[in-house]
Amino acid sequence: MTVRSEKSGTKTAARHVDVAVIGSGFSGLGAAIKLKELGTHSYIVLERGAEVGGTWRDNTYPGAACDVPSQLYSYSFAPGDWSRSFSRQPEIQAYLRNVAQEAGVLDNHLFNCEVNEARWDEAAAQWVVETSQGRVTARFLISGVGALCEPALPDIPGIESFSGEMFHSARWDHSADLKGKRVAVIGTGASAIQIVPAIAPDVAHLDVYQRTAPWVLPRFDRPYFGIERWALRHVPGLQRLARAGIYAARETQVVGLAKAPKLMAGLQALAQGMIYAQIRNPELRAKVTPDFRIGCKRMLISNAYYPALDRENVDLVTDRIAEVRENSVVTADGTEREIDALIIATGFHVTDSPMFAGIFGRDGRSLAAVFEENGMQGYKGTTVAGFPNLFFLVGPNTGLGHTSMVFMIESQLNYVVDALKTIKRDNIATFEVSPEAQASYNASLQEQLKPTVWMTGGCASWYLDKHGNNTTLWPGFTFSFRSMLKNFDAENYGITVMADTPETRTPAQAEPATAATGKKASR
Ligand code: N01
Repeated sequence: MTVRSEKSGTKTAARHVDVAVIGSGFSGLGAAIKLKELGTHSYIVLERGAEVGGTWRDNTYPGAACDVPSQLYSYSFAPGDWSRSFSRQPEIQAYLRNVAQEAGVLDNHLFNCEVNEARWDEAAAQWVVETSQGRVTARFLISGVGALCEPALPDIPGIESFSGEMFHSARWDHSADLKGKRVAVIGTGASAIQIVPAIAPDVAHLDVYQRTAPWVLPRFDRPYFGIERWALRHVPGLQRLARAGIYAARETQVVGLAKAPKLMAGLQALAQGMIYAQIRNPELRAKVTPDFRIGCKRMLISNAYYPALDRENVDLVTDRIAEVRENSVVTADGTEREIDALIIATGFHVTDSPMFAGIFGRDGRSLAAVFEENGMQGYKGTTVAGFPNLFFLVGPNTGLGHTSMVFMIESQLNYVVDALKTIKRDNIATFEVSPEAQASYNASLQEQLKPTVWMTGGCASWYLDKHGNNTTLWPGFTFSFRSMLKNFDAENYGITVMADTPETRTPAQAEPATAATGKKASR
């Protein structure tokens, strides 16, 4: 391990590194690989789980699979050997494990290491990270915690009194045997529509509690033929071509989603057709038909969800849940349905992640406090004013409704790499995006978001925060995001340089520097 250990002055031995990365899902692991490629030996990845994988390690529910084809939902630098077009969770998890091993970054991981707090120390110009395994100090902090890591539990009266098996979709209890049991699933999002068909044939009865009907499209999933899989691995350029084709096809959806929502009509007709083709019961058809434009909430893909709802042993309940009792769920109309197990598939804390409460910036305020005031705003999805030397992977407005998040993560990693090169070249001690640059970036983003289907489609979704702003999604083509993050734009940052650097090399319009190890940059 290349991590240095030194006495911190307190009872705990502190490690000091150049770069600390929080989390080892697609983003944190990608960061570790890029740091290694860059020749940064002094870095550490703080991972609360026992292995890499992030959301793909945690979501082990029956039927868990990706809704983006793996040829695209994989690192460009590690294309993978996939067995089918849309990979299932175990294959994606094995891929990530394998990539980490081959890249040789596991020695720089601290597993089972929960980050409790990260605080910017202005005097020392470094991050002080308190973890379950002691203190880590780092010049630079990369957050790779992702948006889908903290399960959101519904605030339903009496839910704590339920005496049967109860767990969130992202914390599946594999010791619970659902065979022959009466089960309820709360939620009809991307996770639930995979769980429902996977468990419906085995349970005695299944109640699916739907608050809002989602639009569901066909899933064009199939195993690769032997020769096809061989060719993808061995014919030069073929896998890249497949990836490019999938990328281009998916990117065409941006026109409808973000520019001209009326163009979504064709996809909506396809989804409507699915309902008619797969459900016989007219009452059920009406219940599953959404009342908003397709794309406004995440479009789901499944060939098995509607047939599962149409089964004799499955009921779709659309009345509001009023209460959960010891052995039952009671809806607002007074109906009580007895159950043995309750599966909570109600999604994640995306715009209000608890992680935000534990990261404290230059003025001592947490990300949560700053986001509470202004909404979840950042600069180019990757840095945040008031939080020096912090890179935020899968940060504000980097989410997507149509294609691979790995493409966005790699775009952000390009920016991080270019920033770190600039930092080394110019002997930079601290960087912090200027509030003006961030404000104007966000004003432009919100302007671009106005005509999109996410704002005009007539739905409520987790894409929007409590101020009604969309702070989660990128509003355009992903190649624009890639090009925006190609180079680190130091001119939009306040910068201090290392104390022994000649003043003449300084680039930025910084706030007065107070860092002991840095000095004020001047133009
Ligand atoms: O969560 P969700 P998810 N009472 O937030 C309902 C990714 N993902 O875990 O629509 C009753 O989408 C809520 O209802 P409503 C993907 O990015 C990817 O399914 O808010 N119901 C909704 O139906 C996805 O978007 C993959 O009215 C309540 C559901 O719970 C993200 O993860 C697979 C409720 C939550 O849906 C999250 O998906 C899985 C309450 N109090 C996930 N609160 C693939 O790649 C919420 N709901 C395939």
